[in-house]
Amino acid sequence: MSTLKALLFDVDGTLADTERDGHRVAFNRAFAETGLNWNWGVGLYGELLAVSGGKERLRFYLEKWRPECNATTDLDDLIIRLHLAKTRHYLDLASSGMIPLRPGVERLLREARTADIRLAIVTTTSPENVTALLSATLGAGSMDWFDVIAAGDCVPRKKPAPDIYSLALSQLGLKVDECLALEDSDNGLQSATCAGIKTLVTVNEYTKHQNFTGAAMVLSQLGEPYDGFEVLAGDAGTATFVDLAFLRELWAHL
Ligand code: XBP
Ligand code: MG
Repeated sequence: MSTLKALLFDVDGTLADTERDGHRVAFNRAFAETGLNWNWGVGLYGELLAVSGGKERLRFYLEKWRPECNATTDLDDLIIRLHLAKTRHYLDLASSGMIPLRPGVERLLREARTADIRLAIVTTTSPENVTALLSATLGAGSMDWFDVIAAGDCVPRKKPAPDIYSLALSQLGLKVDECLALEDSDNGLQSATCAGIKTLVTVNEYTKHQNFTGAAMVLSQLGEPYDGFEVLAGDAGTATFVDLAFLRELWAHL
């Protein structure tokens, strides 16, 4: 009889709402620094989030919204330079502490550690971005909370491909039915479930209208005792926030 041994956490949109006020702002600062009069507004960025990965998102933008660049510019070089600048700006924003963790995230991480549930990070963004966010929100030593940090370009195909979750599983040395993933987006859900991992989704403003077919449950957030979640799909019984008992119960009935 297997037991729940690990929680695999997505970062952007799950641990923190990093997209609108973090990554998007960093992209715009990179454009300005490069002398490009481009601006990704909150709405446009929502469309661009259909593509996982900052470099991939830049290419999607250039091909769909800036076709004139195709003929005149070395796109690969432009994308690399812009993404390096963007990452520098994102690191400033994340390190400043202006991007808080979502409700319930810190409490659940601490509870899981106390209960010897192993923790992993499974994200499309770069390892340095993860370090900046977690160090600013949970403290310098918090990277050690995670047995595995699978991030960025360490796999050939990004979410929704299962590669990054399959890598995390093999690095954890665990079976799919010993894990539960926590995600925020349809790309993330597909990536985890295609790797065979049951997945709880907590939506955000950018993802709440996405298709979460195949999710174990869909909630508005993990929540807190004083700030409960809204159930968008699934049966949470009388629970109002996500704790380890809730996850064990959910996992046991999957
Ligand atoms: C979401 C992503 C990331 C970020 C940007 O990651 O698609 O690419 O939007 O980060 P997650 P980079 O899997 O954590 O939801 O520019 O570093 O790619
Ligand atoms: Mg995400």
